[in-house]
Amino acid sequence: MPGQRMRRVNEVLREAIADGVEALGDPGLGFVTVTAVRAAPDLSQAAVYVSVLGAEKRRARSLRALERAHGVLQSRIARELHLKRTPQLSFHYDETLDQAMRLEQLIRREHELVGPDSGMTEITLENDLAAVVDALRAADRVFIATHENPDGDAVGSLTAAAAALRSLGKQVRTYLEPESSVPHEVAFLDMEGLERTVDPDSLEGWTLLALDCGNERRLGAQYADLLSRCSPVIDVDHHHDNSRFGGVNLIDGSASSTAEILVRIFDGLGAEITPEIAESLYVGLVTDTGRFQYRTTSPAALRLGARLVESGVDVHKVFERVFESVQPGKLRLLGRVIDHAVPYCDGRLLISHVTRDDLALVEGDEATTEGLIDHLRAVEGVQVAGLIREQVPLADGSITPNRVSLRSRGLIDVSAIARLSKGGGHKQAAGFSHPGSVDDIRRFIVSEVSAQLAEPAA
Ligand SMILES: [Mn+2]
Repeated sequence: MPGQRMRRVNEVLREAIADGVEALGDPGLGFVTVTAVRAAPDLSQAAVYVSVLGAEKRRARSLRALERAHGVLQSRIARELHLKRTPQLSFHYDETLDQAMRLEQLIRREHELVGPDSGMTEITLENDLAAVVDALRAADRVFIATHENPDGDAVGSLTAAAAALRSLGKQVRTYLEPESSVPHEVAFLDMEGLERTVDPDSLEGWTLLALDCGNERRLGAQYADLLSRCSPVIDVDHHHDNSRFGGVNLIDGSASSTAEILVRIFDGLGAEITPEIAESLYVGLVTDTGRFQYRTTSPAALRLGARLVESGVDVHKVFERVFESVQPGKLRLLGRVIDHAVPYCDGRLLISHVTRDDLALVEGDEATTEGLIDHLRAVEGVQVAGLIREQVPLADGSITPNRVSLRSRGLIDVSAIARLSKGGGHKQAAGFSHPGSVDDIRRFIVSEVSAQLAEPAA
């Protein structure tokens, strides 16, 4: 909780920003109330929490109007409060006015987003790493879980952590929520004993290690059981918008993959990187960096690649297993995806979808769609690619919300779009669920991408 001085600073800032918002007189704003401000102690940034009267669409429009006005508001505050340093403002929708704890978490997250130049970030990360290492060292029994519809980093991190913690003499269980399947490409990793449903009572006395999960809901329908029964809850991830749902959190948005963060933990614990562990980590690294091609391919990621090869990874074997074992059904599904692809926004946005019939035709499931979207983003001129996966009806006849993946080349922040529909992810790769039809979702994506394209670059 902020101290007395920061509470006063926050309140003064809140009043000044509220006055500033009123003075803007922007009709796009709607009925905005500034509910709280949380400034960083050095005043380098401040998170502004607002509530907006009206539906989700109105909310999104208001937040965008505020983002647009941040420069005006910042100079107004500097002028009025005679500040030497004007905090960088970020606007957040305040879902529940009383979640003070969560606000604190958000502010810590803001800190971690400051970037690699910030000594503060490094200190925070070092402290968080030490806390995770301590928590795992103290744990005898660790329940490891990853996100629904897992990718290579999720599965690789899960199997690497299981092997490393077992090598330290700990009891380990691994879990993947039952609706998801493991993609064929990474199914060669050792997942023996992987649990698909869990008796909540069996979790007492177990530490939860959640890997690569941007928020708790990605653990699947039983997430509340996992979070309430396990103790402590450790959240290790590299999604910059991670909700920090753990009691102990290690979130490094600049890391290429969760695998990259895990190595720091293993080193802290003194776990040896065996060839088996190295292979799992390498699968996470090579898939999340797009075979060392995405923007996330930092010197650290490449150095880790070298270290893992030194530890015994057979690079060519992983290549053949992960990238050259495409199932014929997946190729046919790619054909359908290409057929359904429609360009919008002068070709800068390309959206396709996979129907239930498409999946039935190729005898595939959700996991069969993994990676298909990359073919859409690869098209010349495309800034954003979207792939909508139609979901199966539930037993009671209702239909689960359709799922959507978004990929960006970097100009458009797709995690901001995903968050409008309770999803999340990275700026260049994000996902969400949406209750609307495939056509509704196409319209939603087109409108949000158009809005971002229309905004002047920050
Ligand atoms: Mn990942």
